[in-house]
Amino acid sequence: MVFRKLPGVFASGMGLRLSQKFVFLLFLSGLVTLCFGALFFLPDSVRLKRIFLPKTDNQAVTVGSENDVRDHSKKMSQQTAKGDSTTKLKMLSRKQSVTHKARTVERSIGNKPPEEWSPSKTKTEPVARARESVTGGDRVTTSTQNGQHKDTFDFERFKQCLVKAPMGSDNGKPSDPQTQQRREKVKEMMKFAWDNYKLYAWGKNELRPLSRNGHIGNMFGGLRGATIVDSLDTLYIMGLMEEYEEAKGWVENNLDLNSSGEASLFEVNIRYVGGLLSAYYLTGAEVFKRKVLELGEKLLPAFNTPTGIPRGVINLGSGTSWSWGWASAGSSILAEFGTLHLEFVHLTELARNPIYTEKVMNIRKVLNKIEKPHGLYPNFLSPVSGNWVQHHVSIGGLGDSFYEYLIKSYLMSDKTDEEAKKMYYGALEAIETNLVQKSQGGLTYLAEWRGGILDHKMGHLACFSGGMVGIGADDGPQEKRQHFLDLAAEITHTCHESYTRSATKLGPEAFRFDAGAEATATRLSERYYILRPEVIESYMYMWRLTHDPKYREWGWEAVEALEKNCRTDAGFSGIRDVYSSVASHDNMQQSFFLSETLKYLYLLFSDDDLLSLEDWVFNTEAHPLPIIRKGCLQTGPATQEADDQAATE
Ligand code: DMJ
Repeated sequence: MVFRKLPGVFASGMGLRLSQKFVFLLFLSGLVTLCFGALFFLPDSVRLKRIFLPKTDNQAVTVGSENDVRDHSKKMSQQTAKGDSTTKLKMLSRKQSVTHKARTVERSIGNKPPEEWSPSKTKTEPVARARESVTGGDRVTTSTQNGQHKDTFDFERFKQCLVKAPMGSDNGKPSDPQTQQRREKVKEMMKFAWDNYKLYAWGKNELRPLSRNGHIGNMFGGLRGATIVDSLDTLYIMGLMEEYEEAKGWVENNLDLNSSGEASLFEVNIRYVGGLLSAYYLTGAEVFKRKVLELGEKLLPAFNTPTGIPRGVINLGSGTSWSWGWASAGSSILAEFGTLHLEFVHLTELARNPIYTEKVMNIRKVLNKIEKPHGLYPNFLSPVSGNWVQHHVSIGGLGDSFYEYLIKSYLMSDKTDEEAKKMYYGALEAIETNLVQKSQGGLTYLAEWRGGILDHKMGHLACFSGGMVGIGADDGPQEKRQHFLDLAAEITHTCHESYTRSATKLGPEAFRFDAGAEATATRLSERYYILRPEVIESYMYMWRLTHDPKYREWGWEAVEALEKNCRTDAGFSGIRDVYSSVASHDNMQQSFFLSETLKYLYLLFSDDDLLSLEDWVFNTEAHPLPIIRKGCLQTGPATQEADDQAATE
């Protein structure tokens, strides 16, 4: 064996031994450095990282009770814990950079079949001008703690990118007198709901109309005024400007974001973040942007988990996060962590900071890595291991808005987010194969799936899917477009049936198709109606997509039923049993009644150019968010190109 002479080492026996040791030690230290460094580059080295990195948030902690949340908790009692630890890696595809000019297309879908929904006119310049009362584009520099892009959001430029004026040509006023009257009635209902909230519950989260006081609850982590924030855009689009100004004033002077309570990340996101974002995009008022950016930052620590899948509960003060106490094995819920995308992408736009988009894109990355049973997405996922915790699939509570946000992410990206599109149509295919059922009476419904066994039940929450399948029909494979539109119409018809079969003409929380039941609740515990919007939401979308007058008629039936059964002397209330003609009120005017139910009714009786679907997508709480049009709104690398391009135009 030949040893080379090393500098400074004599070629004696002693020198030789020293040089051998030196080389060996050098080799050893190189090896250790390499191994340690590799830990930080391996994609799935979570366990090893835990040994070396400080312990922060690796253990699942649980908090809360089943009653802490309204929608998702309903499913929990039927859950059985079952592990699933399959992981397969797929890389997240990067969104292509966009360099070309904003494309604005006028389309008239009217009563035409979907194949004919082709662009009829292409403009080179966007034409929209927002309503006169828009306060206009502030050019205040955003500064955030996490700010990598300290820049301004150009509201004026944003407005120019809209195809239509947000409020339509005449605030969406319909031409026929009957529809006008119906729209006025809905506006009156909104004013009544608002006035009573103001009188008895001002500043609290929701109105209790029977006891005439306010409800705070424990979903919003000490935040107040949920009804106010949820109502801003509805008041604005209905032209209730005095009330809108009151609401805005409260946000300016009283919305205190320095609370330290435990909040549902999902609920705060869809109501507060969604409500403030919409209010900003509709009005340009700086206060809404300032508040939403402040709030957005407070939500970021929820993502500090080993996988980046956020936990369901966050302390807005300390940033500590937990899983719901009722969620299996400290898991996170699909409909919760899957319903952040639209709002977080817009936070990135306004903050000019990629961090929000990165957080939600990472959620997708995790979802794309793991194997889906039969292509389905189960409702519970461990934020620690990134594996499914149970094999229960639902398009109703616990799963619902995850699917909604896939297709809406695609639409909101101006149809550039191919990954969201692929996930949505893949999920829809799995839903059709495994969950879509036809009842003996010929009704199409979406069953729930428990490890391969079907539960022939559909929740009221699942009735949003008529609208979802409808808005996605146009972008599916050519040969399936009519099929998707038919499916959307069938689901909406079934949900309408669940209303017609009750004494009150309102639908139950869940209805079944077993033991002779056809779209009726068979359990006492499923007979209630809490002013939910989903059925009316589907009427609104189906009206816009088909202009079949039956959807307006069905909407009017719902207005009459709400007036008869839910209106009390001091606001609207949910009822305990839709099958009883003697109303038993639950004493709660939900904030989503003002943000969603009444807004969708108002839009149903308005012309299509009020919040045109060419420009807006609605978040799951019905807050309109603008489509991020290429070259107009887009943060990150594409923005620079777009900015450069805009500068040369
Ligand atoms: C709303 O808060 C949202 O629509 C959510 O996605 C589901 N539940 C309620 C309305 O029912």
